Amino acid sequence: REPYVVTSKGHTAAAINAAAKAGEWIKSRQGQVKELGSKTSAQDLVTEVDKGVEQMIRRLILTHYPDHAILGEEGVLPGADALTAALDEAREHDYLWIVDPIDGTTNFVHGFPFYCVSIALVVKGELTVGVIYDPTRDEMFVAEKGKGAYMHGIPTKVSAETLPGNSLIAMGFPPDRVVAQPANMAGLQQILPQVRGIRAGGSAALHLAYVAAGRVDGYWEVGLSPWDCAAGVLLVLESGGKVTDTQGDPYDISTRHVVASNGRIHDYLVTSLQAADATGFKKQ
Ligand code: 2AM
Ligand code: CA
Ligand code: CA
Ligand code: CA
Repeated sequence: REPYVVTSKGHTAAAINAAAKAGEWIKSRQGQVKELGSKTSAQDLVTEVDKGVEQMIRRLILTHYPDHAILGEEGVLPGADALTAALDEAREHDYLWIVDPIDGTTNFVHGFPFYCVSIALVVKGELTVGVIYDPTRDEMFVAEKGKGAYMHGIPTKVSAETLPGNSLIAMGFPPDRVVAQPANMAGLQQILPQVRGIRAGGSAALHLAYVAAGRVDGYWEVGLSPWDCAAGVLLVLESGGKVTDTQGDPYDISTRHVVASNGRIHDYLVTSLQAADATGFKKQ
């Protein structure tokens, strides 16, 4: 397999390098987590590895680009208001990195090998670089705006499936039990009987990378944050897929309720979530 850095330079190389180093560290700490903490509930976990890895990624990026801004999960207090404030501040910067040091912390803690590092770069409001690294499988997914998406030098491409009945769909359950859980349950109830199968792996970013790579045909999840999605969204778009919110409106970094697909089954997913009142948005 080709090495991570082939043709990429500058920002993309910095993102790949940071994700590779972070992933190596995370893998080395698998099964050795101590000082388990929770943020908002027993479902919302954080470890010293999440915090340490985010610091490391920050340092690596700022060494190259000291005037860039970084929005990282562990640097923002829990809750919608803190996120809105952080996004408002972040948007004022021309170069904004959006970082999830470990997407799939619950999996990491339990030793379920499905988690990743997610790093995106937004330049003047436009998603420009997206890198997702799965250290367990040593898979580095890289997308550059207008230049396509690759895994280890091989272009990634969404699936060609057109029939919901033949589709494998990913989704997920963030810990919020007030809005997200009822919506995701309602969506599951609607969609599960109509598709080939559902997978809820516990890493939004890795599920988006799997849409990009054609390993699943579509994905949705209500209740996400920008660091869960930003890199994966560019991967899906640059692999020929489509990403919107659950109402079918275009994705932007403040979108919390996400649908991603090969494009062909996109309307099916959006329509189904609307029919089940499972979009996470209040009814008009
Ligand atoms: P995390 O592991 O980085 O926290 C699981 O379906 C998805 O929900 C994961 O991508 C997980 O990311 C995310 N998630 C976990 N806690 C969350 C929270 N408090 N708010 C929103 N998303 C969260
Ligand atoms: Ca988290
Ligand atoms: Ca996450
Ligand atoms: Ca995380």
